[in-house]
Amino acid sequence: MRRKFVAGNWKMHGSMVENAALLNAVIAGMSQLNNVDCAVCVPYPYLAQAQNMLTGSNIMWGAQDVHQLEKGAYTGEVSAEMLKDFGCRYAIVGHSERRAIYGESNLIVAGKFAAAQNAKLVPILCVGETLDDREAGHTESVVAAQLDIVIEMCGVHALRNCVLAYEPVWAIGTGKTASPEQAQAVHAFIRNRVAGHDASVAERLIIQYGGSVKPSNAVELFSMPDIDGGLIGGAALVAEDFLAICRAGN
Ligand code: G2H
Repeated sequence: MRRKFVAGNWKMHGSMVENAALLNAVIAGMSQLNNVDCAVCVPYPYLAQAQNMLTGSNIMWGAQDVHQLEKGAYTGEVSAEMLKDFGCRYAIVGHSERRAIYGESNLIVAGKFAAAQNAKLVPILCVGETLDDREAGHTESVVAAQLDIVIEMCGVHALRNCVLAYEPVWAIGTGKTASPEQAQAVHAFIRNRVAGHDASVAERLIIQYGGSVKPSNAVELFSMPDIDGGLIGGAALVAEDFLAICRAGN
């Protein structure tokens, strides 16, 4: 049985004061939950705060991106080893906002995935189609291309130490959630595609759903057989909502 994994993606939100209140509430609430894994992916400047506050709790932390190279003249970028210095366990790679706004290609995202794993971080690889893709019937081919390049570059066994997040772009921050059945269909497609390479890797692979997950839809989404938790944006900024979603996975 796969444990559910709920991760917050704070995006570009927070302050020292707001984060302290949010994390204290999440630490207190999560101390009651033993059957769900939980993490928060915070903006880079707050990694030290996350490390200070979360060490010793049952909440892990990570970053929202990572550079694909080890070091060098890349002004503004952050390497995987730097994230390790702050005790990160996770790095999100390939979030649709990175792909769409910053032009990250499937190849760049695969490089980021590899860089994270080389530093012993667990990449949370985001995949998902746009509304145009879905309406054109291209959901599966888009998601397959995003996944296949990682398997080609890193090998299917690399998927033993990663998390996948299926995030339909049309459901992100829009309030429109994919129905549990729509999400389940794509999760099953992803798991079957991985199983075509290695059945045991596929069976253990954690596949989160992301896109307007809220307390009101989390139970239903998480009850689907191939949905193993969620990557939570807006609702991760409100302690009681985030904890309610964690409880849905407990
Ligand atoms: C999707 C998700 C978190 P939200 O981006 O990665 O955000 O829950 O706000 O749709």
